[in-house]
Amino acid sequence: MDAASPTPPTVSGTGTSLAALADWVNAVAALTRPDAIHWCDGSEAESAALNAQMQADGTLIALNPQTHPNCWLHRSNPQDVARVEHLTFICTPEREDAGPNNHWMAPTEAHAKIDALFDGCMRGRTLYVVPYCMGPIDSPLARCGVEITDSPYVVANMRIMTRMGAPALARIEREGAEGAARGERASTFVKGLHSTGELDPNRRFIMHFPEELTIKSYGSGYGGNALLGKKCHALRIASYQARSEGWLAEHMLILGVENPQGVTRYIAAAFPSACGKTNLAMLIPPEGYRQAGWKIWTVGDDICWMRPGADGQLYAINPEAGFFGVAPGTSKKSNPNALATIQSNTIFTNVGVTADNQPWWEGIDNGQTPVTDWQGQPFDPAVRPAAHPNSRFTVSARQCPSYSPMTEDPQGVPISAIVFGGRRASLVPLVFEARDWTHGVLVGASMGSETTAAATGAVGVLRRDPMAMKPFCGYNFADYFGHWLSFDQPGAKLPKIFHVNWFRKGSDGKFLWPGFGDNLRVLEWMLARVEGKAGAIETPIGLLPVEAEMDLAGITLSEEARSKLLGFDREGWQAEFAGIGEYLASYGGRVPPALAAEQQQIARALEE
Ligand code: SAT
Ligand code: MN
Repeated sequence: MDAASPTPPTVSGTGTSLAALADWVNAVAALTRPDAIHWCDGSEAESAALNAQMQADGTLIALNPQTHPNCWLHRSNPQDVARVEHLTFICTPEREDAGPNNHWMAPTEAHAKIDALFDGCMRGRTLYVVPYCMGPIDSPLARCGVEITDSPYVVANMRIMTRMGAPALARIEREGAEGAARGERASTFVKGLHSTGELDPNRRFIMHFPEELTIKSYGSGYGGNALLGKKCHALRIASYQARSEGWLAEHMLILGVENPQGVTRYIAAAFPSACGKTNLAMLIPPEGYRQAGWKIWTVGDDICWMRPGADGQLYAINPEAGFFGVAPGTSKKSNPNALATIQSNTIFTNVGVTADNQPWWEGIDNGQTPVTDWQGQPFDPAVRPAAHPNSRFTVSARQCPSYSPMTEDPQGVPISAIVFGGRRASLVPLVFEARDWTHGVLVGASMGSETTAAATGAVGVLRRDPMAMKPFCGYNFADYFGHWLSFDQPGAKLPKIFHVNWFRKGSDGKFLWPGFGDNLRVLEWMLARVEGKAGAIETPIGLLPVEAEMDLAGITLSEEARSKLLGFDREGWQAEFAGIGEYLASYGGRVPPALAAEQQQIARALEE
């Protein structure tokens, strides 16, 4: 063959009957020039073969098979350890539609820029076609996508994090055929194109084209940059889709609280990355609560898709099938369920290892010591921590002891309460309730949190992070707030909205609230409010608990803790509301008038 007609790639796997999918794969192959194309079916045999290949080339390192059967360590490039918000773009035709909350690039420019990087980038590599479904495979709330990637590590993670393979492809083909029969030209699945490229931070972009249901990600193999079903699809693209289709795609955990009478109510809670969503979703009740018969059921730990049902309630599914959780700080004390979940069949990324090859991270608190750090060097605490602060575990949700069977319900679970929360060392009390939906939307829209290691950049800086969606909303926040407000319609039975802060500190710099299992005390109060069984103290910022109506038995709180956790600091909130007003104003004329009016009304009440 001459140079002008290169050898076509070898093809293995299922292939597809859907022309739109076949055409796209062919077009991507023509651009990226892989040596081989493999259509993933998600089978055990396929997974074993990929795994053997990754062991052979060092992508995966076997951990101790006695203590951690079928567990693997992956070390990422040290320059590629977290999401990169400054390289993440929303590419809508109009800049204003992406909003000041996003980095924007015009679609034509973005395609040209990133396609230039993709050109020929898979030479010598295999192109994997990964069909996946976000949500139970038979759920009307679920949505499908196909990720094309040249990273077998991404394939292995997608197999855990999503319903990946043959059943997803079957749904994609069925929906595609139905769409074609209706004469629709646009494809129904989300197209995600990913290459690890050279892992060069200067040749890295994560680009979203919401109107084209398309994602293009180049130059990173890590987490939300590369597992495109997660933040790119299930939040950025889905939030955009949800707006036009009348639902919500949110950065929320979903948990069920079963009371001693055997009634389970579901709560969705939004916290920024690395603020304890996984811990809350897997909470083990304090001793007294356990004996009384309380139980927590885990539906999801990161993403929640919600839609009003025929009865007016919001119904939620977890679009994911696994946990991509932060390892550091995970211990028998902080999250025994997570620790039990990750004893087998888990991929650990960027953790340290002990002499007998067990995974190790700061805060695991199991009496063991690391010998090797996340970069594969002898551990020296003076050089770097053993585990990277954003090191992760990838594991199937089904392994979690508190896994809720309702997770598989195609109709989703009814949501009784929505919780917003951030890391706030000062001012913000332990819990308060919004007076109504509009106030609740303002509470979510004005959330602030101190930054964490989940994204590159400074850690511990306070930033506004509305609904914990700052890095994940695929369109203008002002329009997003309007979309939230639009759910308040006649006939709607909306959940109550609360705000929590587990991270308030005392004058000694220590946390005032014990956190972890004791957070159930706060959830119990919320559900008592939902059931109309608890009173509240009205303040301009919302409804605060009556101390005597919260179960604080078994924990000791200092005078300072009580007053700061359950009190209300009028002067501090005056300044906070001035800041919230400025923040809303930064979105200009697109801010919904009802939201601005709510802010002004509270600001006035604080002055009285
Ligand atoms: O890396 S991810 O974006 O998937 C994790 C997170 O930031 O929550
Ligand atoms: Mn997250």
